Amino acid sequence: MSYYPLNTIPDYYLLDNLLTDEHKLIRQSVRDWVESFVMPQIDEAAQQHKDIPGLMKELGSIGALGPYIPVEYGGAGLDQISYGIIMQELERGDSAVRSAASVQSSLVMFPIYEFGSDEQKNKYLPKLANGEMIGAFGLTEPNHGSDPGSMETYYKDMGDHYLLNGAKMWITNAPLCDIAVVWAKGEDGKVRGLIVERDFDGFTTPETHNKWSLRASKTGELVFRDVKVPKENLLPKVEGLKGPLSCLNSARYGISWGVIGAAIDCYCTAVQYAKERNQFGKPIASYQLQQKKLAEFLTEITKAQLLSWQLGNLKNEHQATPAQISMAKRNNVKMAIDIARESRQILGGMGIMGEFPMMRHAANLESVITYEGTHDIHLLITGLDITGINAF
Ligand code: TGC
Ligand code: FAD
Repeated sequence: MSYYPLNTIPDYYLLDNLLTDEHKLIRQSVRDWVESFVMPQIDEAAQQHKDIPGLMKELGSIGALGPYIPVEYGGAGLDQISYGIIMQELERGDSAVRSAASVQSSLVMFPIYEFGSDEQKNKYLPKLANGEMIGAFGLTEPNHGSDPGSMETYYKDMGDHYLLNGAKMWITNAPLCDIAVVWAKGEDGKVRGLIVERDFDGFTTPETHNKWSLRASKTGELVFRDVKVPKENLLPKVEGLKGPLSCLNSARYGISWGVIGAAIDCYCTAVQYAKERNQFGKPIASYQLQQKKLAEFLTEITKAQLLSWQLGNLKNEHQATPAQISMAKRNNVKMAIDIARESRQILGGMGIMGEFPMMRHAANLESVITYEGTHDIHLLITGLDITGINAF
């Protein structure tokens, strides 16, 4: 259960007036699920550095996996605003929960839907949508993070199959995955996507231990040693770096909404605490310094809500540019991490405790500000868009 009444979740600029009844229904049902399933166990999962058992099937049961994938493939056929709202509600619970849904939806289902063959879509999408199958996305490598175009993982055409070699690092859900969408270079140097299944010989997924961030999410490596990949597992409809980067557009958009949820959880907790906690004979909410913090939090959350909402409209109309998505991802993650850090101070010593969510969100957001393109890389993408000059 959240520490604050749910009717204190802010909608300062009456964005609800712009949502459909369906959007509000979706938000309510995901919010209810987060309250009943995530909130009671998230602190322990994060403290113990263990994933939430059965999370992916639960996410499937509430329609949070591939919400915008058509119904014929097991998705919910919803619009982009619905996808954003779902991400926001999940991340109010925890970034690990949103991460699980983002990776499965935007980084695994999206490329299979967008770039896959009919056979691949029919084979994988329904099971990914209901959470029976867990997917991972392998782009980052030990030597190439911000610069995925320099990747070393490669495959060779062996006539009746491809032979895949290399390694991916920092991969969400690697230790749990049934399949991985892996981006690798062919002999022509062009990047292609391959679907690698858990039981392919030579494929291993060692876990990355001792993270201080996203502790309720499993992270690991994808290691390929002479892995034989059937030819029908190559994604046929895309070639080049634009393949993985298109997936990132979808995931980064979702993150721009998701982190608003984390910020809301911190803001609402801080407001409630500031009203209840007395010092010098008065609630700390009565002091101007605390009010300044709260007022700034609400202003920043409201600005972020407007940014993501309009970006969602642009996405619905297929007009959102990668640079617009970078701006929203960068701005909103920074907004959320700042609110998590500052709101923790409002709780004084209690702010470091697991009963309250700030430390967990702040620590999680250190990953979120790094993955899907770092804060600085997104700034450089905006700089390139403004000037036409590549400063990478
Ligand atoms: P560049 O030469 O600019 O572009 C190469 C080709 O890609 C096209 N392109 C895009 N296409 C679609 N969407 C985008 N956002 C695109 N950005 C570029 C571009 O038009 C070009 O196409 P073509 O046809 O001319 O070949 O590429 P570059 O090598 O200079 O790199 C540019 C840069 C920095 C933008 C890019 O590589 C980048 O975004 N780096 C950050 C890496 C990153 O975000 N990695 C994320 C890994 S996945 C992850 O973190 C998952 S966490 C999940 C979770 O748990 O929630
Ligand atoms: P680097 O690229 O080495 O960057 C280090 C620093 O240098 C950063 O501050 C960066 O901004 C800066 N820098 C780099 N280039 C420039 C430049 N040209 N100019 C100025 N500064 C620059 N990846 C996946 O493929 N799949 C996943 O599922 C996935 N999940 C993740 C989960 C977690 C918990 C984490 C932490 C990461 C995950 N990642 C995943 C990887 C993530 O996308 C990368 O960590 C990220 O892209 C940054 O790469 P890097 O860590 O190699 O940092």
